[in-house]
Amino acid sequence: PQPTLLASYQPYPYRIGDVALTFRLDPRTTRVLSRIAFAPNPDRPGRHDLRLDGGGLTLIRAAIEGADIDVTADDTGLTIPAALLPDGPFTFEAEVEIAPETNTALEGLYMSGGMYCTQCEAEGFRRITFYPDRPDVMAPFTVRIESDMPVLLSNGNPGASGAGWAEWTDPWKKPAYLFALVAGDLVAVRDRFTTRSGREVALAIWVRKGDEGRCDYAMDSLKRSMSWDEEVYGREYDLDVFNIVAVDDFNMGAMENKGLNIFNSKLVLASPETATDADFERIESVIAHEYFHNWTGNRITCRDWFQLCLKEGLTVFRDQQFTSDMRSAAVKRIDDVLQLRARQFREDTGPLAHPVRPDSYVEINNFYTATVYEKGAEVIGMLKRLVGDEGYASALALYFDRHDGDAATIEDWLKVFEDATGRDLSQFKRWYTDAGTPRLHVSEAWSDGTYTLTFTQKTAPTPGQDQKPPRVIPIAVGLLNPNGDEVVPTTVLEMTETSQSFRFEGLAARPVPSILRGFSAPVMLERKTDQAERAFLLAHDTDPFNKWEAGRALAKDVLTGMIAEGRAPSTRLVEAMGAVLRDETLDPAFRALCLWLPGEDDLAQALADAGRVPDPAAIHAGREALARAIAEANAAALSAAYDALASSAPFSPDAGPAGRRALRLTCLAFLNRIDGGDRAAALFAGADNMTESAGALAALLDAGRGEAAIAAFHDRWQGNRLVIDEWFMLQMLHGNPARAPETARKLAAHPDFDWKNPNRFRALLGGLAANHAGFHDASGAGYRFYADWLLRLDPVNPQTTARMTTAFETWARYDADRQALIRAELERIAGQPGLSRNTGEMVGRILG
Ligand code: DPP
Ligand code: ZN
Repeated sequence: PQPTLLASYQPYPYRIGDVALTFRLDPRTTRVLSRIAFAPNPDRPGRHDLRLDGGGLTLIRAAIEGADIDVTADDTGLTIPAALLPDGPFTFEAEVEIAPETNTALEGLYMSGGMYCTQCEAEGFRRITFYPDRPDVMAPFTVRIESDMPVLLSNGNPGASGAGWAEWTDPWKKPAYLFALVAGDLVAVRDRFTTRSGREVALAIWVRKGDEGRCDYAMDSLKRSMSWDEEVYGREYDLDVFNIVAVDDFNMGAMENKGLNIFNSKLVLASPETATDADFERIESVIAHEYFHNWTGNRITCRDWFQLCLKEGLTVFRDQQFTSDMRSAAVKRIDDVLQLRARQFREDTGPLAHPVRPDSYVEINNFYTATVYEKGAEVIGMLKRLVGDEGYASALALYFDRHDGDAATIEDWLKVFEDATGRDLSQFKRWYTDAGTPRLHVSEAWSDGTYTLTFTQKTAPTPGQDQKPPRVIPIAVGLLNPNGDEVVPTTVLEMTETSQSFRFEGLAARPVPSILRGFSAPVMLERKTDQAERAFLLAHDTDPFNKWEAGRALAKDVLTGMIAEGRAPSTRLVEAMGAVLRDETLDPAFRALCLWLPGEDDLAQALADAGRVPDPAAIHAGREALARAIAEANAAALSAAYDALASSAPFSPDAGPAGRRALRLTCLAFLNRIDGGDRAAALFAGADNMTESAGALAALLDAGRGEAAIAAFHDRWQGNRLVIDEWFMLQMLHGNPARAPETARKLAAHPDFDWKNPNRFRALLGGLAANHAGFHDASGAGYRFYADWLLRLDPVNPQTTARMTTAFETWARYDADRQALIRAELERIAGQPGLSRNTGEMVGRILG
């Protein structure tokens, strides 16, 4: 298939005045009637055919200005020759038939658990009716739904309704990807919000009967998001209703459809008994994310899908700010960097590397990536650091003012920063156009009270981009004296050259530098240093991110030495971990993060970076050995902390109590290595919340005594899909990795393995891929099993299949035998007759 190119963008030749849709819902034969008012677009002068996108639609009738026309659709849409069109505005009507019940791809209109729902981003609307399915074509919609389902919802404000029908009007013009429709036997949990200018908004979360007791946290998160966006960004909500619907079958996390957000039920439903602290935090952030899209995405949308980061990078940045304000900013920053490194750096250093704003794609669904989302957010964080908080605030005010109602570009975005701050951002723009993670090498010099830091930046070539000119890198630096006191507070150095030096004068003694504070740029810092200095920064750095980072780097050094050179665990590290654990001045959540050892995939990357071939089994064994050494040396402190952190207070999902649970479970994970699982067994028996219950189950599996608990957990939670997902996932992630492929086979045969449900598929297969040593088992059994299932899912759900191919993106790190095994699986997938365009593109790129 031919790629779509950014450089080929042209405005659509027509504009749309309004759209009226009527749905006669039926599982097998839904009728969709459309009436669309077109007018020539003055930005594309001349006479043009009317090209409408459409896929999988049965055309019953088409008409121009009320008169039937004789046209035939092709595979991707419908062309009405210019000769059949009046010279000026005209109305196009169509009647099509679709079958939501057999739509397993979960794009367009489909059914989930007996209800009708939609997912239109990026290009799902074309599976509903013929339409210019591109984000720069915007229009107000009116929708009439005819169905015997009791609840009928669409975008905007409710209109008239009666038995078996309802009408909705969305006054805001929007692109088709924000269209949504829901029809089902649902119940609402309701609340209200008054905006600061006095608009009364009726809030509702719609769920299946029986789930209404698990919506409180989502509702509370929504109201906090609405207030926060008013206070921090001055953005108010703009409709009379805001509806959220939870659905069980969903390819992504959630979707920001105007006035009718549709969510994966995993990101709505939570109670202390069924959801972990991580689930609660994720619900809070995704509810906020989708709500924030109302301004950054809906009111201002993207001109084309190459600009996806315009809405996603900014909205992720905003949801990160929100979480920082609701919880701990330091902990949030560390969590985000952990995710960025695990997912985005991994992507950016492999065959799937692409710019934050790509310039070519075959299937846009393959570009909803960590690079577009998370690196897109990092780029905004750098911009904010460079222009300052006030510059950022005035640029954002200008952005909302200038572009409200527009389908905008990254050029528009950067221009508001230039106009608001007077800064030239032409070099900065490379962060959007150039792929790859820069390596930032640091060297230092000291003489006569002057300390000099010299930085050199280098970015390796990425697919299609050999040349990597230097980027603007904001480097936040602080200096400590040898006693551990800060002598130079955080200063932002602006690097613009390939190599550049910065001097600090008048210092009494050679300082210890704390570089890249707050992770001020998404780069890989390379600096020759020793364990003593890392331990010093872990003890003294005033920047919480770099304090954590020092411990992390120390643990990584020690682990790579243990794994690659057979060294003994370092006493310095083991003691430093004990000191962090006992330091009551530190937030428990922060201490938990410091104690958490780098993951196995992370260590594989660190070894590959150091020019070694990672051995997954040796990595697993090394990490286990270090954890055991830490546990043995700090047994008394861990045990005391574990007991002291127990709480008898009623469960609260807030950051404080969640942080104490996180630290307690971290202590448990260490103690579990020396107590044979006794504490885990006791916790499992007594836990009254899912955080501890799941933590205890994981520990029991790790201790090799999970069998009874696995059965008990299943019995208890049989009816709850989300908890059973967790049950599948925990078994894939914990226990002896050598048995993971076998466990996966066993679980795939379990009657609860409803593989067409994306959450369930991801729990088992995603769990396997996340079990580094198990997935990379030398036999190749993990690879084979995984590829078998991708091949099975592809014809059913290409979008989810394609995303999950990324498990193979790191193949080039491993030994020749593993490389050959992985390549064989990728080639087997690539050679499958009828393979989807989605999966075909991904596998082709991974193979290179
Ligand atoms: N636009 C959606 C989101 O990220 C895509 N799932 O919020
Ligand atoms: Zn988003």
